[in-house]
Amino acid sequence: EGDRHGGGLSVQEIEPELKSPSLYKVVLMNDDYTPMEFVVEVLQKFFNKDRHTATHIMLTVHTQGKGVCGIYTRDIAETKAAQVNQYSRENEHPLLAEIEESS
Ligand code: TYC
Repeated sequence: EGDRHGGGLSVQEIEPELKSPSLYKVVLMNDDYTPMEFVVEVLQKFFNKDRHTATHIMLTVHTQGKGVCGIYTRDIAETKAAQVNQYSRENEHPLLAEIEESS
């Protein structure tokens, strides 16, 4: 409080009920069957990654077993994971996205 200039009450002091929303990671799991190109397409389509970044994330998942695609509020993270899993099933790939609490 001491170094906040201008005096006055912070938003949190005036509205103590406001909490920052918990964040969730959408995590992509590796498997032996999903084509690398399909994973790159998923990262571009659902996580707005450019091709270079998508390829880097895909290779991280391929070598480390899993990797973070993005961090979102709970509803958005759940929706993105569900969209990835539905799209993967539609295309008959076993690719799996999960969500993990982040903060
Ligand atoms: N391991 C897969 C292959 O060798 C590629 C892959 C990467 C699959 C990332 C899933 O989340 C994944 N074709």
